[in-house]
Amino acid sequence: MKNRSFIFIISLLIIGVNANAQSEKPKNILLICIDDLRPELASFGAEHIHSPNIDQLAKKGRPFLNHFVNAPSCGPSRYTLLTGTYGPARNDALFQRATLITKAHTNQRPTMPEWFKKHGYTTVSVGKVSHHPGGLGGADWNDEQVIEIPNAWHRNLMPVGPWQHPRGAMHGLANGSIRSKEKGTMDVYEARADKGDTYPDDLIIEQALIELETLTTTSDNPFFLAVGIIKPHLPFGSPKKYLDLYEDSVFPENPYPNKPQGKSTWHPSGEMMQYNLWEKDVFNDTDFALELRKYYAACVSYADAQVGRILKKLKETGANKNTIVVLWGDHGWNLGEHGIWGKHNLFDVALKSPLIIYTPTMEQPGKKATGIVETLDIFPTLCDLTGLPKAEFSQGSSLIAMLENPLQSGHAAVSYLQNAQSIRVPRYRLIAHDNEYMELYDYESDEKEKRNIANEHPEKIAELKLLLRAKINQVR
Ligand SMILES: [Ca+2]
Repeated sequence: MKNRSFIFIISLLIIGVNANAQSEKPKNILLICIDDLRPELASFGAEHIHSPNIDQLAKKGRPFLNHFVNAPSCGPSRYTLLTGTYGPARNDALFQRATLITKAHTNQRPTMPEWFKKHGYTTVSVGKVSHHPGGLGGADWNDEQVIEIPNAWHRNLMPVGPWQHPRGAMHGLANGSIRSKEKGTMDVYEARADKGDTYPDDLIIEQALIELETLTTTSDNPFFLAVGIIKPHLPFGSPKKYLDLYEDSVFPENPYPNKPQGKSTWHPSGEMMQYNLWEKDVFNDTDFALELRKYYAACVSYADAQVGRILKKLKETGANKNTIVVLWGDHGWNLGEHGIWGKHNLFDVALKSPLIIYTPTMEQPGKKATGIVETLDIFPTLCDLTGLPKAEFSQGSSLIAMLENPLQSGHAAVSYLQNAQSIRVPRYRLIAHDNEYMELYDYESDEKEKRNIANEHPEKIAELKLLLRAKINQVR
């Protein structure tokens, strides 16, 4: 009898320990990166956009309405996300290509995925997460000797199907159509009605679903799964049913239709000019501009549908109960604002992108945070949410307080291009060009980014310049 009681007590203890271990199982991370996605989503206030799946995530999580990227280009922006730093050269030559991740990498400064890998996570990348889809360099971005982020991923996957290689998929249209190097040979947009058509993201998501199944059934390790969706990056191609959503939609007026006067980070939209525009003048033909905006919106809805597929699968596996979900756009995109069709500039429209963070224990779900935050904040936030030690070298600030209370204030955000750096605070943006030319915009004035007011506010310039330098120079 005595023995039986003893066994009973021991059993209870074991069950208790197991239950405790279960509840303390580290949380998984699902990071969804979307290429060239403006924060024009219904849940971010753009009601003409059809984005039901992302909106659903926003409703359950915390949408950050004032998230700014640190660089308005794919590679550098992803560099800051994945390393948690502004870049190895802080003062003058901040502009970094993603391939420099390799050069900057040291054992003392692991990248975010490597940090999680070192702490027991299985890390997997599918699609466009670092600069090239699949994370490799070489002529067609499939050279396994040229790894963009060494030691980061257990598996780094990019299915290419009929597009032959990651470079083909990156700029692909339906069914294996690849952009040639000859300018103007690929249409800038496409919407096909054939049911059997496939686009590169279809394959990326199919691979991601397989990975979710594998990660949740074959191992007890927590996972860090990053999935990179290519649309709405140029060319604007998606199945026609997504374009049909916008047939009768009314799009808001362009608040900045003109090229800025004076020096700025304006550029002549070279990336767009690579495509066939049927000799139309995108800067002056308002009908064509509206068409382009609709095809871009169609790609957003198509990308949104891919997000829906991933989240549905996450729920089916049951892992949704223990998985943090981050949805991140790598930068915004000017659809004609400031006379630009593209990114690569330091106006708000190129720097603001969607950020949503969801945790299974979310407080005040769906409440929008309006404080300013930046991409660098994601790494320390994920360390806090998973209980991992914080990487001492990461330069961002944890958003844990804003996740608990959306009314918490944010902090200044720094962004940079090759020859200019910028800082955004709630009321102003300062853009400091390397030759000391300054732009200053006041978002509480009616003009906002219509007029550079730098000459009128030397004291504000001095104050923001100091703040910019202090933020960039911080070394941990
Ligand atoms: Ca991009």
